[in-house]
Amino acid sequence: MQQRNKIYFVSDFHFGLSDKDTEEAKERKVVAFLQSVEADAKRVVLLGDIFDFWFEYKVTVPKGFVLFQAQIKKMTSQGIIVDYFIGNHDLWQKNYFEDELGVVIHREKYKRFVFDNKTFVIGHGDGLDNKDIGYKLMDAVFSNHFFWFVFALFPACFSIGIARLWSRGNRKKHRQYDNTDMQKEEPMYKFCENYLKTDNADYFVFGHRHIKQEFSLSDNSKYFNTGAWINDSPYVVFNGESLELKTF
Ligand SMILES: [Mn+2]
Repeated sequence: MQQRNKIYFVSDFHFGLSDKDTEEAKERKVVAFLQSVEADAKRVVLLGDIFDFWFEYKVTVPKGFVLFQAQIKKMTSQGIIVDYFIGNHDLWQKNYFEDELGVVIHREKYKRFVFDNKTFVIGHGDGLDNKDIGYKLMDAVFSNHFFWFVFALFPACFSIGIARLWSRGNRKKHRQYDNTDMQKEEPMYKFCENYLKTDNADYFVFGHRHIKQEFSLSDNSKYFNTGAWINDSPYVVFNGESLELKTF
């Protein structure tokens, strides 16, 4: 058996974003990707916005994407660690992925890890721009447990309908921004630069931005963005020495 020594980072599938046929084809491709890394992955880090919207009740979860869920379960059963950083589109995760699929959920905006003697700072990538007051306000409301509780009192078709509308509105608002790579003016890049003023890190890996990015921050520090699986299928892989941005 091949040695399990690689770490894969992938994000922003936005399952449920488009029509059924498109989404089913995307799910099959995601599953094919996960199957292709199963033999050599020791860890798979899902960097958020896996679902375009997600609202979980105490006893039920949204329909669909069961092939993906089964593949995740298969991998965790084999001892592969699967991390899931919650994104701004799928933040209403309770304990389904942890309890049923064996995934490790992270709710922090970013977190520091050491893998094979390299330091990583990873997260979904939303909310790192301190100047975005509107975003911070909305994030505070949506992350609020009381609001979540109230929302859960309504029937699923209503709550999920609202979530879907919010998700689509949010995307329209961001379309222009989504397609413009601001290079070193990127808020996430600025976040990394600031972080390096007080601490060190070999690699920063984020999603959320929907643009594949790779920048050198200094001689020994790099920033990567995993992009999105919308007309593309990008991922980042760590081989124990270095990081590489690839396409499946
Ligand atoms: Mn996002």
